[in-house]
Amino acid sequence: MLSAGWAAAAPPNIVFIFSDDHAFQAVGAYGSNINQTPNIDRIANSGMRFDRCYVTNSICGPSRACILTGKYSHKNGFRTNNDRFDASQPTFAKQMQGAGYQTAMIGKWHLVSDPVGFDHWDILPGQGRYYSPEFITPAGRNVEQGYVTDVITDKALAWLKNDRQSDRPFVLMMQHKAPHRSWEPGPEHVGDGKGKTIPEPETLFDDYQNRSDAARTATMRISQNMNPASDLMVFTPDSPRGKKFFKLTPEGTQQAWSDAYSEENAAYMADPPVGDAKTRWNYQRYLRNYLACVARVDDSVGRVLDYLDQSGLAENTIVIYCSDQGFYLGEHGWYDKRFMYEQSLRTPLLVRWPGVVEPGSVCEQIASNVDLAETFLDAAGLPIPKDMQGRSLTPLLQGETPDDWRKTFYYHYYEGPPAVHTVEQHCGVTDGRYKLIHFYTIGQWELFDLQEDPNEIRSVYDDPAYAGHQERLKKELKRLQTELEVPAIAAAPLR
Ligand SMILES: [Ca+2]
Repeated sequence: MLSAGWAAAAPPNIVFIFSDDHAFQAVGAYGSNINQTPNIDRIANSGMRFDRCYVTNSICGPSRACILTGKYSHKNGFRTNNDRFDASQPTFAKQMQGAGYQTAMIGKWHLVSDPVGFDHWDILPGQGRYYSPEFITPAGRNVEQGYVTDVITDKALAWLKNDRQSDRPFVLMMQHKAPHRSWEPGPEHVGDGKGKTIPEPETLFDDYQNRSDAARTATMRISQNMNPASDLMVFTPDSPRGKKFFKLTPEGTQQAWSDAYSEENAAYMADPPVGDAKTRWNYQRYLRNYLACVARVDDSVGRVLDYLDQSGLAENTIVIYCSDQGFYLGEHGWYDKRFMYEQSLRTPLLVRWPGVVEPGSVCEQIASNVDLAETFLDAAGLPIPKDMQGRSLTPLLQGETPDDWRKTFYYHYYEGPPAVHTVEQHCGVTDGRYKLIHFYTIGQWELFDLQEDPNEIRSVYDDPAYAGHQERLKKELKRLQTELEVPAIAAAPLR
């Protein structure tokens, strides 16, 4: 076993920088061909990049509940975004606070009940707003001027500078709203990408054949399901949506917005594109706004890293960059997440830990958001409760893979139709090469061979050549459901 020698000397601080819906495809360190993220890449260059970090349930609230508890949705009770987090249950935050860590939660919370286990909390209500965001603190609600990514960064830096107690280690959870839908760029990035064409993914025009019905019936298509005004900023300043938008933005934004969009919008409104041209237009506008939101998150990471350097905190501070799940940036013709397909199953995870993690290292083992609570506790030298369902990443961070590290991973998505985007409930298992998915409410299965079919467009579930893999993975699915104590009700039709 590895000794937690780092904790015996001086327990490390943890800065957890969390974004919302930030796809690994839009991170420079993951080889993005659509944008650059120089500051997020600083964490990768001085730390470890996890290439198989899978989420247990690819949606906002459930990911946050999973991270707090180190448990799957069926154990922490937060299965869908309509649930309320039971704040009486154990979390890593409560345990670390109890052990003397100073704890702070700033930004998007999305768990309905108030945060518990944090010395300081200052959170967005629900999804929060991009401009002039409202925040909730123990003292009440207040509206902050400015752009949400900047406000969260300012609050986090202010806490580090003014409220941090130098005689206690700390854990700071800095949780961005961006780049969540509705993709409203900050003032400094309105207009980014003007005149540039963003490369299209291979499956932008997916026909949804050769799979279950689930991909075809999902309503998250760039071609059909985006609202031009609220999703793509196709409005005029004097339209209802325009008035609502500019009422919240600071002075000067309207001019920047007008320079960036008014000409294109006028052309769109005079002669709206149809068919493939519409898909392409929507894709370009969606990505342009999404990437502008990402760019501000990257700026924020730079500000935090600079402060850690300047203050001398960097040396004994673990810095983690992670998103609550992945996202479709046009793959399968989609935006949004939810499915067990790679783009939303995987999430970026970058960890810098001076003296422990080899700079520029890459880990291909299966990691997960269910491992983060365990990792925080282990790094702090604290015991990991036996009922947590993940595992500390510290051996992997030290470049060692335990013999019994997980070879397969269980996934379960619960927020089925009629919920937004009508993605059928499903569970599944993957070993990194093969993936079996059970859409249990419609009684259909899919099996993918990611080596032969990395885009996941051809299920081989009924292919006799894959019968052995089908049988093996079905057994593994059952084994994991037993091990994780997934209730029978969750594995049976829920509607
Ligand atoms: Ca999310």
